Amino acid sequence: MLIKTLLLVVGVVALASAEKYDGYKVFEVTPTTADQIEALFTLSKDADQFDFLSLSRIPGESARVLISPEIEQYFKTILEQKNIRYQLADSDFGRSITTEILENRLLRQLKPYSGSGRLGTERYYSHEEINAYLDDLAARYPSRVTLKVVGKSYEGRILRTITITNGDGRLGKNVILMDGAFHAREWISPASVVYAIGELVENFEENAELLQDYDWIVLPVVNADGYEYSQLSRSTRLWRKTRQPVTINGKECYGTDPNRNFGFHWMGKGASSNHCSDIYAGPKPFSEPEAVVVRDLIHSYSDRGIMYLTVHSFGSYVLYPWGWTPDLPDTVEDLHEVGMAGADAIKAYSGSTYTVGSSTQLLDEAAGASDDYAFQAGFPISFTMELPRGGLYGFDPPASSIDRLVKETWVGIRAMGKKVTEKYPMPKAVYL
Ligand code: 0X9
Ligand code: ZN
Repeated sequence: MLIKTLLLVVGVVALASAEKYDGYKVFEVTPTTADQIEALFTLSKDADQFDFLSLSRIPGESARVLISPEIEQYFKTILEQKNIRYQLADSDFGRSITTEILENRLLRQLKPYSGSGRLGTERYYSHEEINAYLDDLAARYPSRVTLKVVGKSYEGRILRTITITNGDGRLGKNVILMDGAFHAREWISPASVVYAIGELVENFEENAELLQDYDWIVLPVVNADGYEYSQLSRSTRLWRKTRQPVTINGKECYGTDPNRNFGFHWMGKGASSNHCSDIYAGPKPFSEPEAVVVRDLIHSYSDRGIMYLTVHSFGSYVLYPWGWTPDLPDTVEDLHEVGMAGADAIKAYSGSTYTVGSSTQLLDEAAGASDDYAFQAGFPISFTMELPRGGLYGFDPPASSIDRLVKETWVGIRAMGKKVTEKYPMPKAVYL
């Protein structure tokens, strides 16, 4: 009896301490033929089982996938049947991700943001810290910086834009609209957007030409709830969506993919109606307050807006419309030219290779995203920039590589900004 009770206690304790991702492995797969790519895309449709990331249509490009112990054998059998090259990238994903979370927490304690001065690049910052930095910039550069509350997240976090000008007071300049952290786990996105803000404001002299005839409006953290949630623990580190719960047929699941929630070809290809899926498009278009905020920004600047740039990770791409159809827009050459300016500048700076092309043609359809929405709303240049992969899973560049990545990303953003100011030098009204 005593032994039985003891066993029961041990079992309960073991269960309680069994955490998400125990026994999970990360595999790297490299399809080289169209048939192999198709096979992986078919598996990736079953996103709950096969968590593929940044699977591309380019032969020879490798992708990582997180595999639970339950399906490991089945997965390997398929790969072997199809002759797909694979290797183990991480044999204990649970342990590795715990280490990363602890590192992040430790660095936060060791290097708190004092609330004044430029945010460093040695660690990832919280939404609150990023907001404190915006306040600090507004206080230190009142003639060139204005902050505006543009809405609230589902959980009530304040979303604010920073408008950066050269302080000459001229109204009606063209606009570059930029945002970060649509997807919670893509931490290098807000880090890069915050660095870009720092360059435009604090390194103004060097970047003055970018602000001569253009204002930059930036929302660094779109999905603030998700971003915070992804920093909580190992089991939430890979969170992608917003945090508004949805109940269907008595089953509750959290969050909608804000980048499937836009009301343009909403719930088209590459979006899911399963509310537990990572690419759930939401119960209706613009069900998410965070998507509403970006939509309203797009509309309020569409008469001056030339470039919309949304920063994601990962895969090293500059993606342009369309993302809902393989068809290309009539102005594809303009889009390609500006995108290549970014890719070429990055290549020259660090040697990193970015691929430039249409979202659908390079990845696959993913309808209801903000880039397509901004493009159809009148931004002639609209990009999703997918930053390079890093860390185990691609979304988790270690803190030690933030500095290198954000600087490289800035080189690309600056080059695209410059190309846009050269290509569209007159006030937008003249082009209409
Ligand atoms: O799927 C997405 O939302 C983006 N990729 S990510 O890995 N960061 O999630 C790509 C969006 C590209 N744009 C469109 N499909 N419209
Ligand atoms: Zn993303």
